[in-house]
Amino acid sequence: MQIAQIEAIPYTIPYSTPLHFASGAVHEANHVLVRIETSDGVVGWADTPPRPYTYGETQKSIVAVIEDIFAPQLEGLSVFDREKAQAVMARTIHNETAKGAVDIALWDCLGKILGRPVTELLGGFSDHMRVSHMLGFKPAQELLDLALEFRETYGIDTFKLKTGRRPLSLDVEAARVLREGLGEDTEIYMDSNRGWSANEAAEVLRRTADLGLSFLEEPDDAREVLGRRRLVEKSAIPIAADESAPNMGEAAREILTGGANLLCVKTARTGFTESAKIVGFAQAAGVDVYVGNQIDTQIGSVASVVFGAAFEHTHRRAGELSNYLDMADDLIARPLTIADGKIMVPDVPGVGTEPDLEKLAAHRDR
Ligand code: MUC
Ligand code: MG
Repeated sequence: MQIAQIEAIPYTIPYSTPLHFASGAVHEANHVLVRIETSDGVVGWADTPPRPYTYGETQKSIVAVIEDIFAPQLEGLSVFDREKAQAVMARTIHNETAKGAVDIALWDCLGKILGRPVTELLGGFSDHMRVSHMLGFKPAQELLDLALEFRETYGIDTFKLKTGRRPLSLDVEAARVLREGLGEDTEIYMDSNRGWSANEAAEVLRRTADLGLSFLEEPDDAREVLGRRRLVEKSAIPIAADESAPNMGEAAREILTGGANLLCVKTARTGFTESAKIVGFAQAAGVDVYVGNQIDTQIGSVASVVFGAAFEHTHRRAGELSNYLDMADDLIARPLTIADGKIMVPDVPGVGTEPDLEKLAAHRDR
């Protein structure tokens, strides 16, 4: 069974709650839906979030690289030749989320052809993922009110606090108010999206040392290698690589050169095939991982659930899976639900990324 056609469909859905963070902000999801049709008429789907401030991709660049570069080289390959597809896409550097979505849409086809949920094909470790919710920049009391509401409504008990602001006291206060209001058993960690220098991050770690924060993600620019290494060596909590580890090679390099000692894995950028290789590397090296969020739609989030639940190593920690709740609408045909702090893996052949075609018609940009 061959890849007959690959389409990149741009669409726009506003956020009801825009998210602000140190490297940018989102007000509308101007994403790209990838549709792959096989020679037998099986259709696979995946979502692609353009993040110019993280990967340099835009909605237009994603459409262009998929339609002009990937599609002509991939069409005609067997759907089962996943490594060939990886090798074809690897010839083009960067374009992380475009590659990730093509891979996920291919896996969706595979699952549908074999009549099995893709989580089983990947590893089949669990039927669910615990959920971590990401809190964007807001005044401390508003953050606490929101976290309490999410805990009450969805049972979510793990929160990622977006940090990286100046003055540093804004984030130190936010972390303190959250810890005092949520109690000691709720997991809280920070993500600064490179907003601080290494020295500023060290100061925040000193000022929050009594708060039981579990780790700090991307405190500063990892390319400033000596500062980052000094921070990783001195920090009492793990320093996680997210955007400094956007692919397998860079994940390995960050860990092996002391730029991080924890890895964020995002299916939005490394799909399932490359994400599984990162997880294998991390597990072998004794490095923990967690499933991160690219401010994903439900179509993006279900892929993260399917992947995270497939492996013991990714299932250990809560995955960032709930920020689709900030969107005004969603394309997914079979909406996700969060209960008791968990999302169940959809029991359907494929990934569960099928869109509602009427909604797609209403939101597509062309
Ligand atoms: C994160 O973990 O950095 C910020 C931008 C984006 O696309 O995802 C986030 C979350
Ligand atoms: Mg991050």
